[in-house]
Amino acid sequence: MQDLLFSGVKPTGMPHLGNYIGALRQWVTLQHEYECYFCIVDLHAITVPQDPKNMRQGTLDIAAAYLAVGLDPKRCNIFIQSEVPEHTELGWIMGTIAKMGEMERMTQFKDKSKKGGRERSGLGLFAYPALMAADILLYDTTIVPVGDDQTQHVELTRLLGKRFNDHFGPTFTIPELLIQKHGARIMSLAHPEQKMSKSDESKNGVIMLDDDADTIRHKIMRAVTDSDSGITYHEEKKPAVANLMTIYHHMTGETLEQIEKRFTGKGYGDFKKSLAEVVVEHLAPITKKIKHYREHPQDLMNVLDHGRDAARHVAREKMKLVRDRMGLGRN
Ligand code: AQP
Repeated sequence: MQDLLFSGVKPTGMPHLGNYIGALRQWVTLQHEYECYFCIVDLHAITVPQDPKNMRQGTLDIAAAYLAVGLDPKRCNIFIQSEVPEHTELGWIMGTIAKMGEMERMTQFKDKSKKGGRERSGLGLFAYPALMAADILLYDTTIVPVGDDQTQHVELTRLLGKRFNDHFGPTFTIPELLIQKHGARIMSLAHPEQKMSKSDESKNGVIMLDDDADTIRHKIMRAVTDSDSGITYHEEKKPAVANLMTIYHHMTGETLEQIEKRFTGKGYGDFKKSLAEVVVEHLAPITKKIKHYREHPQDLMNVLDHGRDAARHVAREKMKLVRDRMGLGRN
């Protein structure tokens, strides 16, 4: 049986260079190796308040970006999480399998609830790892590509899947983690201590996949650098430049050593100018395709319809088994 891979992006805005380098670009390669389910995880997005209009637009933007970077709907299922209600149903069930102590140990909740405070954070934000477990287990996923921020959630998924199987009989495949290589985390250009994020308030820190060439140049030229000069890679001592060099590496394929050599004796200005051009060149075809899909939304609708039907077919069967195992409803 072919390995099955599941992953997703929240429709909280147009994906950015970090999403692209850390996730989307790798999926394009992975789609040739695995049967793939790429979800637009809107139910995860609403764990923090969202504007409904932006959500709809964000959902289509993610679909457009998926196709524009090269995901092939003939090779993978692209669908919207909320259009497959079995996710929600299994998410609830996973919430009954998980223990409070396990959920409380999730560091992402601790981080994300810091801003508004624990008391004011939504229950959904707390419970979302149970929904993520459901997303993964529903399809008998065998492989989940993860950055370091998601490792803990996939470990929890494994634990919940095993616990369910032990208690109710073999039902779920227990997935393995596919750990992404070093350097997959891209930081904000304006605040290199924070990851590049769709919801970053400082728009200059984030390169969106639909930014035009001049906007990209402007953002890169304004990027924060470190106090001492020189294009050398040092994550702790020169985090801002290390981040820019990492982006350069991912855009060109040049190693960090080759980049250091190329810019020996040159200043930040020269380096940034060159970086801006390689990013513009790399993203130009993607930006063009995103524009195309925005102008032809029917193409997106067809892909999403097909993905939803394929996902529901599998999810429905799995939920029949889950209900049966748990004694829910009638025969
Ligand atoms: N800065 C990043 N560098 C590398 N990879 C990243 N990813 C996100 N940011 C970076 C990876 O992109 C995938 C989808 O992420 P997501 O949109 O579902 O959630 P996120 O990680 O919370 O992304 P954002 O942009 O920060 O969204 P908001 O601002 O809405 O919270 C994941 O594989 C993630 O690792």
